[in-house]
Amino acid sequence: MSTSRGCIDLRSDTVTRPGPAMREAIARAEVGDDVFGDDPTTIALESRVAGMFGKEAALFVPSGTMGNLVALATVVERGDEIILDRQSHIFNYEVASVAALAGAQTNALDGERGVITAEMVAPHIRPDSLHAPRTRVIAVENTHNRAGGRVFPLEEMRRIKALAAQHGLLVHLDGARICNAHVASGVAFTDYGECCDTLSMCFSKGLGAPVGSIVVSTRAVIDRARKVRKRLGGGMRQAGILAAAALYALDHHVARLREDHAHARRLAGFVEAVEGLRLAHPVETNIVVFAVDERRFTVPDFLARLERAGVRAVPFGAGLVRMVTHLDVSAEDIERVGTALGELSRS
Ligand code: TLP
Repeated sequence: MSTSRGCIDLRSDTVTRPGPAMREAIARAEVGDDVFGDDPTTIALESRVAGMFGKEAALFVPSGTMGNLVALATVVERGDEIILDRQSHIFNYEVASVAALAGAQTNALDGERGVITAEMVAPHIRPDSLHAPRTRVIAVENTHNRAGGRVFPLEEMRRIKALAAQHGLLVHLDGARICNAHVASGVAFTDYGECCDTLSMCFSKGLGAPVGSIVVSTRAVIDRARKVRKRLGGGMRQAGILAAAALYALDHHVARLREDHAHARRLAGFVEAVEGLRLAHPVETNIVVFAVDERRFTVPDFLARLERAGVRAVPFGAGLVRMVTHLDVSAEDIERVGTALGELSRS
């Protein structure tokens, strides 16, 4: 059970705590000063993840937010424009980091449940003009958090990449949960790697590591990204203790994501059975987003009652609640959530 204050904690897949075997891997990690390039475990992680996506190099960073920023700040110039989906994490939850710190403007398009298509993007690519910003990057998110963990279809990623190549633009993939996408769709990591120029991926979400994300790209981009990370204060010293947890997670926690997905589907079934709750998106991976009928409960009231029943979730925009399944939530926990939801509907 996810035991934060004795509750089943479905607020995010970020809440997992490293178990004994991961802690053992952390304890055994060989370390050095990574700013001097001396940390063997971090180097091993970077080279493994670069290879996994068929790319040349990678850079370990403290968080997904820094991963997206480091990648984008490395490839844009001040005044450039980044095209992305209006519901994307970069646009909504990263404190406007690319605007504040990289000097880039975002052009947010209304995607279809998190998916921006090549047809949607094409008219927004700026012509070369004295007056216009330069379009530089198309950013996509896979899986898409606000679209309820939706897998961004590979074919559409390929079309986006082809469009970008045609216009000399780059594609950035916010792959915080790319392992969930891989497990749900069966798409190879290298296929995802081929569809983007830079990507970021997180170890501290479904993979269950305590801290850490990674940026993957060409050697030239990663060499520059290393300097951007340093500028942002993200140069870490004996980072191997974190990289060891990430390596452990890659070895042991990728294939098991299918359990989280099965739990999310079971949870979705419970949600659908409650009058006054309605799934906002089909459930494809480990995220369940649903609408609360505000004539029956307000979101804060619903969440408070749920918490009294031992279950934590988060508000997720107007009238919406999100639950995320993860490593520290068992099949029995999901049944308990089902019981709690059933009781709530009768109260
Ligand atoms: N998402 C968090 C919150 O910020 C919403 C969560 O609980 O889901 N990209 C995507 C798609 C993400 O979902 C997140 C985190 C990030 C980037 C940022 O990662 P961190 O939290 O490590 O900075």
